[in-house]
Amino acid sequence: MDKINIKNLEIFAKHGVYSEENVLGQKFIISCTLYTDLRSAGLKDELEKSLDYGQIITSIKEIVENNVYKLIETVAQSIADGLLEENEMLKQVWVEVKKPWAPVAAHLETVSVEILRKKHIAYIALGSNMGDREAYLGFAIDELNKTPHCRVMKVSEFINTEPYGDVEQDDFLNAVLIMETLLSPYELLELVQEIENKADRVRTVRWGPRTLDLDIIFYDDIVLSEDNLRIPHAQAHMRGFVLEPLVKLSPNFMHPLLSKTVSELLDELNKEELGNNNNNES
Ligand code: A4P
Ligand code: MG
Repeated sequence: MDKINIKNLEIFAKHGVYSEENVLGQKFIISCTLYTDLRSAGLKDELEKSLDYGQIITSIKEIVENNVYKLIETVAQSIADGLLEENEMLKQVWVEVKKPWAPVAAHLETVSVEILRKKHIAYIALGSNMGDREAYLGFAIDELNKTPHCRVMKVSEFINTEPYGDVEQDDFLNAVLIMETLLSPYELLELVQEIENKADRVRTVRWGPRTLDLDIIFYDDIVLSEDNLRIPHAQAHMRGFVLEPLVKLSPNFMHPLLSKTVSELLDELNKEELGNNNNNES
């Protein structure tokens, strides 16, 4: 990906673990690399097609000068989050924060931290089969969208589906959404569980009726298998109520474990179900 580099921007600010540092202040030196696509700006010679580095520098100065943090880790994190949040074109950012006058009893040139942060794409499946189902799905979309560092980009139609699994229960309303997020997979899991709890979700029967269920289906193309979090969602490829809305949003998305597009997975599932129905009839 193309890059814009900002090297050794000097800012006087008050970050540090000692209270003297928070009063007297000292020099910080910031560098960053902004990853974005510069082709269109290069061809058209128009600033609107690129990132305005003057504006980026103003934003960095505001973040560094107007806050007081203990750690340079937090300074770097705030710069990365602030820039990614403010600039839609910015996909990834590398930030370095140097502290040349760090109060340590030794001779050194500088101490520094470097971080690389990017926007992630997550696919979330939504389901409800209790109470005002449409309102619960709408509530979840609003809650996700208004969370800092999260932006809902596309939402599928809401579809009515028969319950899957052995539990006898009412029909579900299901949907899938695509969001951009700076949260890690575990932070995202915590967020969706908080939203489920706010929607009066009570966990009783596994796979049983619920006001709101939010499952993380994909997160970029990562594969993760822990006790409390599996990505891709372990059952997604077997569920029409997930694949159908998913195919409408992003038919060519490749399942990172099965190496098949979601359209191919839905076709396979439909064929399998047709086969099962024919077997039951004969
Ligand atoms: N967990 C692991 N991986 C994930 C992930 N990728 N996303 C863990 C979200 N959670 C994940 O979930 C149980 C645990 O899964 C969580 O603690 C989390 O750490 P839960 O929502 O608390 O419990 P649950 O409802 O019993 O399980 P689950 O897996 O969410 O239920 P399902 O599998 O979603 O099934 N039929 C239709 N037509 N439409 C539906 O929406 N939904 C279900 C619920 C059954 N039948 C349905 C539908
Ligand atoms: Mg769930």
